[in-house]
Amino acid sequence: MKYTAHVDTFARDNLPPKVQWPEFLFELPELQYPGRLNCGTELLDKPVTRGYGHRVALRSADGECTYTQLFTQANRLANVLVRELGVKPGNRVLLRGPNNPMMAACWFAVMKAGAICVATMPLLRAKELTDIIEKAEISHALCDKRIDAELKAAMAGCPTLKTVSYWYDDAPDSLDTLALKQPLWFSNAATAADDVALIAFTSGTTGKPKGTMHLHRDVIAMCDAFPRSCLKVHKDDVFCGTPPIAFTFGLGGMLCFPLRYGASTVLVEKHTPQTLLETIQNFKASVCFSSPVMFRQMAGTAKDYDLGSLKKCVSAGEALPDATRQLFKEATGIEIIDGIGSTEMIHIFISHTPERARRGATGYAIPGYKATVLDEEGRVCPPGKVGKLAVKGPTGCRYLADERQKEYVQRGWNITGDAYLRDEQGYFFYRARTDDMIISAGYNIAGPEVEGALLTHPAVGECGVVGWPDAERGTIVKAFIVLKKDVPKSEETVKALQEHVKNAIAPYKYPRAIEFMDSLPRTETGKLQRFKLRSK
Ligand code: 3UK
Repeated sequence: MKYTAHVDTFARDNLPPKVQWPEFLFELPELQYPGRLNCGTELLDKPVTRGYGHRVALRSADGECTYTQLFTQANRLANVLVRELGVKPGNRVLLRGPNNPMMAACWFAVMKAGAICVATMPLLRAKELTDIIEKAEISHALCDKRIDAELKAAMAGCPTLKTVSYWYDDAPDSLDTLALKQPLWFSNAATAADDVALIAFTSGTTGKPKGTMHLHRDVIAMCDAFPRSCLKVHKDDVFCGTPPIAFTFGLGGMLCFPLRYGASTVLVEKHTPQTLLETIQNFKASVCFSSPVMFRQMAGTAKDYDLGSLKKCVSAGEALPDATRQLFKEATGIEIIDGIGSTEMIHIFISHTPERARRGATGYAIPGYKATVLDEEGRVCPPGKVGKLAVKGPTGCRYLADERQKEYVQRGWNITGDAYLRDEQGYFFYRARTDDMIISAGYNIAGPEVEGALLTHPAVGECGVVGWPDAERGTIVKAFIVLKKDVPKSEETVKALQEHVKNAIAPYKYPRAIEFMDSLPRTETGKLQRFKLRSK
């Protein structure tokens, strides 16, 4: 039996069989890790022992928290978990809260205790929480008191759940109160590098949620891949942005990346384009993680703020339309770094430095990762041909007890479900989700390409393009559009937009139907829910 610190072996027992794992690559010198590794120790204890203790780790409207303060609070909370709540290494601990300092401290406490963190998005409802608690056999939950209702509603249907503790609460048994009574020191669990550290549930659009399992080593590998090669983080960087810590995009960008490099992060519970711009201005933030829609909205009012501190912007979650890239560059002078990542891969695997941005491309396989495009039979497509994106690297997909492992991992490759093409230089161009390709009159049309064309028209705020059943033509291209303020929802506007698309891209791709909306359906992670548009 291989070494493990887990006395509760649930995660190990429910990993997919090794033959169904993707191939892992650890060729780079920066991706060599020892057999025992605790990502909490690496990201938090080590900076303190290396003399970064006095530096600021977390920033928020309420003040600053140094590395030492975060370290001692995480130690105290880890003591609460182990001594008061009986958490054993390998137990699953649910975390529920928006981006705030206690959410961050609790995440580290779970890592230190050698337990497995299952962080959940604040907007999840009782039903979704129940599915997750059942699937991951969660025994303990830590929750921000202000969003306790849905978790309370879920509890009755969750027999595995033994304790629920709340923070930002002054009850005698609240986490805050219990933590105050605990010692400042904690001896971290000596986890194996390949012990599971977290189970991240996908924000899947259909079917039961899938739990993706990531090891202590994976958390560190994500920090040593994208931020090292594309962001080039400096210890004086101040990170800010929108993705929740409960989403692996946010876990990296809003917490682990800054700490890996001795930098700091501004935690804000809920952002609008205005609050994000204010945050950059007031905290002199230098790195900003967000989604394409947010960057587009920020471009509109960026000129009203002093954004002089801002150096790097990272966009992920959805394809970044070139129109948004250009608008943002005109408004701020900054070339956005686009990157595709997934919950299965934990973070970004195709991206670029600002200098190497290519219009319309997501980027190239970042150092440590390999990417290719495969046809239906699994053969490598020649440059220029659209096929299925396939990647491998130091991280990869391991679903918790799920038949769908065989769909995501094929012959050692992670198949992300995206249609892509690769050019002669190794740049990857996004087309659509594989199941979002519109087949109309025999043509293959990628919705995002039509969206990209629409977004270059000044009247368009946001849009989503899907295939729409049509009695005569089978399927037609239909666009759902949120117009900018004061643009009339008229037949003339429809005509003008259709003409605009016909002039921008091949005319057969133009939206034959256009419907105006006040807003588009999006997930909490900012993704457009095309299936909701299709079933309207
Ligand atoms: C899509 C993109 C084009 C793509 C994520 C960065 O989004 C993340 O994880 P999810 O599991 O979704 C994965 C899917 O989202 N996508 C993401 N980024 C891009 N499509 N261009 C992009 N830049 O369909 C992918 O398969 O929610 C992103 C880091 C961590 C993440 N979990």
